Amino acid sequence: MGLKNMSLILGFLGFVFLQGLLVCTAYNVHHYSFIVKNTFFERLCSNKTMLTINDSFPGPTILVHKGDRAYVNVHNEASYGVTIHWHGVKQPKNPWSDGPENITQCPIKPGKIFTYEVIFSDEEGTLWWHAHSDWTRATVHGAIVILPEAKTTYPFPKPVAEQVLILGEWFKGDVKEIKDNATATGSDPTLSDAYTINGQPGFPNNCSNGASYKLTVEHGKTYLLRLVSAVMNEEMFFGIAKHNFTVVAHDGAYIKPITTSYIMITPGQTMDILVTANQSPSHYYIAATPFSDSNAAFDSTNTSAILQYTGNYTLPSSIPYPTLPNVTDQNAADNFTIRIRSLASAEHPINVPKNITTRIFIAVSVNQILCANASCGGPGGNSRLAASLNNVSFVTPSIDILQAYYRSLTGVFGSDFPNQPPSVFNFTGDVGNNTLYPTQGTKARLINYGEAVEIVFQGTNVGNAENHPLHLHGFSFYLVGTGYGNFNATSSPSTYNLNDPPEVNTFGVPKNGWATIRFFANNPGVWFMHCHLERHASWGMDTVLIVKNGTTVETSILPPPTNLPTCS
Ligand SMILES: *[C@@H]1O[C@H](CO)[C@@H](O)[C@H](O)[C@H]1NC(C)=O
Ligand SMILES: *[C@@H]1O[C@H](CO)[C@@H](O)[C@H](O)[C@H]1NC(C)=O
Ligand SMILES: *[C@@H]1O[C@H](CO)[C@@H](O)[C@H](O)[C@H]1NC(C)=O
Ligand SMILES: *[C@@H]1O[C@H](CO)[C@@H](O)[C@H](O)[C@H]1NC(C)=O
Ligand SMILES: *[C@@H]1O[C@H](CO)[C@@H](O)[C@H](O)[C@H]1NC(C)=O
Ligand SMILES: *[C@@H]1O[C@H](CO)[C@@H](O)[C@H](O)[C@H]1NC(C)=O
Ligand SMILES: *[C@@H]1O[C@H](CO)[C@@H](O)[C@H](O)[C@H]1NC(C)=O
Ligand SMILES: *[C@@H]1O[C@H](CO)[C@@H](O)[C@H](O)[C@H]1NC(C)=O
Ligand SMILES: *[C@@H]1O[C@H](CO)[C@@H](O)[C@H](O)[C@H]1NC(C)=O
Ligand SMILES: *[C@@H]1O[C@H](CO)[C@@H](O)[C@H](O)[C@H]1NC(C)=O
Ligand SMILES: *[C@@H]1O[C@H](CO)[C@@H](O)[C@H](O)[C@H]1NC(C)=O
Ligand SMILES: *[C@@H]1O[C@H](CO)[C@@H](O)[C@H](O)[C@H]1NC(C)=O
Ligand SMILES: [Cu+2]
Repeated sequence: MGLKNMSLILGFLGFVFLQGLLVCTAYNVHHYSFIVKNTFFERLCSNKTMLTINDSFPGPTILVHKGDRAYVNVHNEASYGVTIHWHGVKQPKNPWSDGPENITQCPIKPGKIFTYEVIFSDEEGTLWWHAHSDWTRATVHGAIVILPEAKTTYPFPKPVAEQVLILGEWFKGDVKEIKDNATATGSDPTLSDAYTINGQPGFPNNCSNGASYKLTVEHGKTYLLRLVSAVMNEEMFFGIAKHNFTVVAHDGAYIKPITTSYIMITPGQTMDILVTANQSPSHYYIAATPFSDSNAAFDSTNTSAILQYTGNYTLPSSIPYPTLPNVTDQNAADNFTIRIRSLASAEHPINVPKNITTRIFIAVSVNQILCANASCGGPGGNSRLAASLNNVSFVTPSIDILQAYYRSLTGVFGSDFPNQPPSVFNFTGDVGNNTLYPTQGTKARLINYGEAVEIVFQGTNVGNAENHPLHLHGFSFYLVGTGYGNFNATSSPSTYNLNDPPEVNTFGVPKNGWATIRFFANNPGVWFMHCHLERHASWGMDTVLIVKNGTTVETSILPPPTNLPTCS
């Protein structure tokens, strides 16, 4: 899992039009080979065969510089279809390689190959890639490290070394079976049995195989940890015993440094952390524990790795374990999250839309769908668990929406995703049966190229209130405000931070609260937007934003690649 570059780097001279001028630009092209296959793994709680890339869990790291391009040749040797998504990579004008199953492509079938063209632009820091078909992402994922471009440096002192740390979730059973079983009955999916750091549950954990991930450090030196949450269904607290650390980047963008003893990270997010080995040489636990603010069941185990100093010393009888917030400690989660602000410097400027031209309001709910035969695994035994955005529970089509849009195929999706929920009620109070039972459909929201978009997400008390980590493909955007209770169009905007809001791709909509994001619709394409809690995404907490072509070729979707997987 080191950051060794496994790619073949070819220099490449590209030409782009910038404000009417032909500009010569140099970027590197990298080639990777991903083989999707079954691999056997041993853990105390389960020895099992699971899907991986190139036999590794977590999978290989993609290493590029800002603005580079990667071609990833994916060969599917599994027994069912898969797709891969490059989480947080904007892919300008290139939704064809974005990956979500039946949104931008149909799955790569067993035995088939598809080459993704991953186009980097202004991202810098850490992102990640993962499967975006059924629940395969539990085992098929890895980091994307984006170094500064030539002649530029980090906005902080260069660390002596860097290391990727991936938080994951380990299920004893086969994840596809768990998802298929839950879908068949409408019940809550089986919980995971452990969390992992770089593939190992660690100690103390009855799922470990005795091994823990170990990070070796030299006293007095500073290290950059690139932390990714590939966890499926829980937000996590993370810390290192006796070591405060400094968060310097988040979701592939630099932030104002935050020195802290713990962080809260949601599924889908990344954080770049500087840690200085400034304690007496010894071993210290690095640990992650869940944060749960809802009534939903969750995996309550902890995962750990070891920070191990070099040198000759005697280990203490008990290795220090970090003190992390209580699993229900919403204040602790918020206290960290509200500190995140864009760096917003001359070298790393931001561009927050001020004059909004498109406004969308989206209520985010967990729901139920009554069963025809009145016997299902959801609440009351007569319903299926579901979820919705503006009361529409998303139904995945069997032909990808991108192709349908591009080729004007009818009957695949509707362009009528509503601009607000069907009724206004006290969303965060006593909701009664309001919008408990959603409608079902495949609805997208079309947006004109260049619009200054604001979306207000309103968390609701419908079904089961909790924090939802929402993710939008094709963009990073500014999280300009969050609050508890109902969004108030008169008073809430006065709390917005338009000076240095965090630029993110995934953010938590607070439990029974709201969150507002802003962005310019400058990336034409078909872009999935969904909760990054996997069970909510599976239940329909998804929609699609389609940004139309601008008026020029430079502002229009690229032509499709020739080897796109076929739908059937
Ligand atoms: C997995 O294999 C290891 C090593 O052979 C063994 O110690 C462990 O008990 C096995 N676990 C299960 C659940 O079978
Ligand atoms: C899925 O359901 C089947 C039938 O009830 C059961 O045998 C199997 O163990 C379940 N699989 C998992 C991974 O939970
Ligand atoms: C970490 O920071 C906290 C609060 O800022 C402080 O109380 C504590 O002493 C620091 N710990 C170390 C090991 O620096
Ligand atoms: C480590 O320290 C012990 C006690 O001081 C000494 O006996 C031993 O030789 C040292 N080992 C190394 C590898 O330096
Ligand atoms: C977390 O806090 C709650 C409420 O204060 C308490 O009931 C619970 O025991 C705590 N849990 C742990 C693991 O400390
Ligand atoms: C959160 O911050 C507030 C205000 O700074 C403080 O009073 C509170 O103790 C903090 N809570 C936790 C759990 O850190
Ligand atoms: C905001 O945008 C609208 C539509 O493009 C435009 O008519 C208006 O002049 C703009 N207002 C400001 C203050 O820039
Ligand atoms: C995606 O479409 C394929 C047919 O092209 C279908 O077999 C598959 O079930 C669909 N996936 C989902 C999640 O609906
Ligand atoms: C909505 O419900 C909450 C929680 O019960 C309550 O505190 C609040 O006053 C209600 N708001 C309105 C506008 O009724
Ligand atoms: C909500 O709907 C359920 C099922 O239709 C019904 O049993 C229950 O009485 C309703 N509750 C309220 C408060 O209307
Ligand atoms: C929204 O805020 C305004 C200004 O503070 C206030 O007058 C109004 O009552 C609020 N609306 C609701 C529904 O709470
Ligand atoms: C968008 O522009 C591209 C390139 O000019 C063109 O091929 C395509 O038909 C246009 N329309 C849509 C819906 O993509
Ligand atoms: Cu959710």
